[in-house]
Amino acid sequence: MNFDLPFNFAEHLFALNRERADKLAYIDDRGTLTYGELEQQARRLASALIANGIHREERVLLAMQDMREWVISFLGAMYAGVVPVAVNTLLTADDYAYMLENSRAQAIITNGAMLPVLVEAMQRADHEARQLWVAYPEEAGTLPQGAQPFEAWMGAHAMLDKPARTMGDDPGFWLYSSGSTGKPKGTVHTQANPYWTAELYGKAILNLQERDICFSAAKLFFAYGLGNALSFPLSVGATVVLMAGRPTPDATFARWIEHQPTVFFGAPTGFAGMLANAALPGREQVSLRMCSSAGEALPAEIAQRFKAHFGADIVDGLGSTEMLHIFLSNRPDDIRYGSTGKPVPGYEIELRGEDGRPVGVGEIGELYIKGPSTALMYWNNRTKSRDTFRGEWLKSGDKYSCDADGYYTYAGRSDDMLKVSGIYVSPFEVEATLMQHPAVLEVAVVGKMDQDGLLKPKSFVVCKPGQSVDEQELKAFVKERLAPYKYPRFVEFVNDLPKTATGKIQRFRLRDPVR
Ligand code: 3SK
Repeated sequence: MNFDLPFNFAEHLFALNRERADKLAYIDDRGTLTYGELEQQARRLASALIANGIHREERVLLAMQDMREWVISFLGAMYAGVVPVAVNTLLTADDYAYMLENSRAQAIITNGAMLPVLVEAMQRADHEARQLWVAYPEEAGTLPQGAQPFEAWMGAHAMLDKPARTMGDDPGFWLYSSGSTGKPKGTVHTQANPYWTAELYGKAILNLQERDICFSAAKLFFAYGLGNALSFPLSVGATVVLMAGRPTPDATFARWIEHQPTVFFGAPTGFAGMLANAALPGREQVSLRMCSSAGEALPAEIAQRFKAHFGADIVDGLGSTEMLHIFLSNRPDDIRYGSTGKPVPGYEIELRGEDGRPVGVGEIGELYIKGPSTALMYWNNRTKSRDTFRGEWLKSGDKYSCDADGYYTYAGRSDDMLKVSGIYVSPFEVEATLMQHPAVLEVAVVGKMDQDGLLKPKSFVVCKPGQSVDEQELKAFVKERLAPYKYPRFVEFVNDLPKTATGKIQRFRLRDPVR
C-alpha cells in the first residue's frame, strides 16, 4: 500500500469486496447485509452526513449496540472523512455527557434501546450535537423532538459518488480508553491503522479466509471487537455474526449452533463461563476451527479444557486500545498455554527496567511497543499523551517477562488498573462510589483471583461506628451508579485497613499475589 497517495479505509474495504457484492457480510439479530448493500448504504449515509452539514474531521458519536447499522455508520462516516467516535454501550448518562463534551461531536447516531440514556446525557452536557439519528426507534417508544429515524434519514440520500480524499495519517476514528485516574481518553486513530491490524494480525497470524464466519463476543466499540468483527473479516471477504445483547453462554451457544461460526473471538472470563455451563454444545454441533482470546491473560487450564472439548485451540494475545489490536500473540501453530506468545511481526517489543534499559531473560520489565497501528494521541490531553506515546514507542502499562525461547508471560499492570472480563476498571472510581454510601467509613478496592484464576474487583469495607450494610446492598449501590461491570464481585468487611505511618492505604497488603 502506498500511503503517499490518498487512502480511505472504507473505500479500501469496499473496493476489495466489489467482486463479492452478493455475498453476506453481516448476519445480525434482525437480518442480513450483503457486501453490495453494505457499500451502498454506507455511501448513502456518507451523503446524509454531508447534507446535514457535518464536515470532514468533525466527530459524530456512535453509541449503538452491535448491529448492521453500526458498521454502515462507522464506514459511512469514514468514507465521508467524518470521524466516528465509537463508544461503549454499557456506560452511564454522566459518562456519555463527558464524551459528548470532550469530543465536541456534532451529531449522534444511536439505536432505540440506548436512546433514554443518551437523551439524559444530552440534557446534562454542554454539547454541540445538532442532530440525533436513531435506528429502530420503536424500541424507544417516542422520538424526542428533532430526532430522526436512521432508516428514513439514510434512505433519503443517494450514494456519495467518491470517498473523501483522506490520507493514511488523517484522523479516521476515535475509541475511548480508560485510566486509573481521570476521565476516559479519546484515542485518535488514523485511516490507515485498521489496515495495519488486519494485515499484520488478522491475515498474517490468524490466517482468516473468505470462507470464515467470524463471531466476536467483544463488541464493535472495543478495539478488540472492531478488528474481530469489522476490519479483519471485511479485509478477506468473510461473513460476520453480530449480536446486540450481552454475550451470555446461552446467547453465544445459540449463535454457534444457528450460524456455525468458524472463528470465535472471546475473553477468558467468557470461555470459563461457557465451560462451566450445562448447556455447552457438543463438538459435533459447532464448526469452530479456532478461537482468539484477549482482554486478560488466559489461564492455561481454561484453554486446555476448551481444546479437549471442542478440538479447537484458543490463541491468546495482548493488544491495547492505543495500538488498536494485538501486537503480542501465540500463533495457531505455535501455542504455549499460559504465555502470551511472541511479538507479532511488524511490531517490536522491549521490556524495560526502572533505569529505562532492557531487562534480561526472565526478568520482569515494563512493556513498550513500536508498530504502525499506534494511535496519534489522546485528544486534548497532552500530559497523558506524553506519558504514553513516547516517540516511536508506546508505553503499555503492562509488566511482562520473556524467557530464553522468546515467549512472553504476563506479570501484572504497572498502574492500579484492574482488567475485569477484558475491560479496564479503575479501583479508585469504585472506591469513590462506595464511599458515597452512608454506612461506609473507608474502603479499598483491589483485584482478587476467582476460582478460574481470573481477576475480579474485591472491596474491603470499614463501616462507620454503629452502622452496617450488607454485601448485596453495596454491590447494587455500585451497579446503580457506575457501568454495571465495575461492581465489586467480592466484599469483605474489616475493622480497619492496613496503612503506612502517614495514613496511606497499603493496597499491596490486600492483594492476591500475581500469577
Ligand atoms: O485487551 C486486549 O488485549 C486488546 C486486544 C485487542 C485490542 C484491544 C485490546 C485492549
